[in-house]
Amino acid sequence: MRAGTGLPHPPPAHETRDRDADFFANFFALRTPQWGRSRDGAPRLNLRLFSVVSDGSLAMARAHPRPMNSRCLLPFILGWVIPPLFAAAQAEAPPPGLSSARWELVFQSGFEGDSRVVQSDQGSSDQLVGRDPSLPSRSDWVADLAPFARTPLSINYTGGTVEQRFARVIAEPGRPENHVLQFWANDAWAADESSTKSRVQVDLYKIQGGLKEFYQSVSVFLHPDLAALKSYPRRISWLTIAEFWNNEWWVKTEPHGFRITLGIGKPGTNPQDLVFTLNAEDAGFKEVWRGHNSTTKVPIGRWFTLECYFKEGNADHGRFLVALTPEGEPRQVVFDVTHFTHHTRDPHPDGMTGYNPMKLYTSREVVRFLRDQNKALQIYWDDFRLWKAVTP
Ligand SMILES: [Ca+2]
Ligand SMILES: [Ca+2]
Repeated sequence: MRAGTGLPHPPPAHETRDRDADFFANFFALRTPQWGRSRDGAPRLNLRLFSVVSDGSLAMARAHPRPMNSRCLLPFILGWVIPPLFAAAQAEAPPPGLSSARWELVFQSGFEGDSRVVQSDQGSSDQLVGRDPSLPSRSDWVADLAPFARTPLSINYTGGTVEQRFARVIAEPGRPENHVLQFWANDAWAADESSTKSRVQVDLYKIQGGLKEFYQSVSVFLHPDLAALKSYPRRISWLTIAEFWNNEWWVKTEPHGFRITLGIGKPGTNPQDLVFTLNAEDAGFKEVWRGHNSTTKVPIGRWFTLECYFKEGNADHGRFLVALTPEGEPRQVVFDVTHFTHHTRDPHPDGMTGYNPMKLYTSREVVRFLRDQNKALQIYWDDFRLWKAVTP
């Protein structure tokens, strides 16, 4: 039946039944476009389209929503009838220019359906559960990630109370038909390393086999409260929004700890725009490299797509890329670093087995500066997607 779809490169015969199910779910999703509204309230058509990856596997992509009018109606019909014409639909799959040409979609969620955060009794970490039915496959936080990571994905606070911090799935303010993951914190608490800090983060640990190369895309909305940080009276050296551990330096069985930290910073003491920060450290906070970008403005109060690409390697072959696409604007590469992406003396790099794909982590001084103005640290996340490179 695959041949009847007219799609090139059918999946190899050894593909699992799950892959077959994905195939047909994708096929029918293609033919059920849904009207919705964009974040600015304009009507839009939500399409979910195929990407046929070079190894013949299928990846999902949601077409960039655009208001429909008569000028784009004909191209739409042609594209719907002849799906391969929708080459642009691959835009949200890993873009060209990355080392791997073969990708497998690991997981995706737009936080719809029964996607939700379940509070644990102890309160130091919660669970993210549920399935996003607006996506045809690999969108159940528990069932679809179980084969990928040996421990369930969780939301970790390392302390604090629900009055001080929380993560929850909410209706997007101003666009209630859409749901997003909200991180919120307005205080600091006694956390790890005997210090008082503020933290809300997704823990994706014990990844099976280790990721030698992967690509993540997520929509991000930095709450307007964060604009107050432009007037913070000191430098901001760490306000982390994602962190990548290769290896986790608090785990005794993982020597040669190493991390790459993506964050937001303020380089000086005077009022000024915030900047993106990126650095890599061997365990013990020994900096190995630092990304440099003084031109990209951090969008606050508007949605942007954030892409991260990781390839394990040494100073010549390791690579870490960060790209930013504010809604309605062109894609900007913020950092594209070729350098170590594992510990500088790790004799047997084995891929990344744990990271924080979404994170909100800073000092008590920064969070209390906001609290004193009746503001809070807040980030909304949406449309999370993770691909891994398929090795021969
Ligand atoms: Ca959503
Ligand atoms: Ca490793």
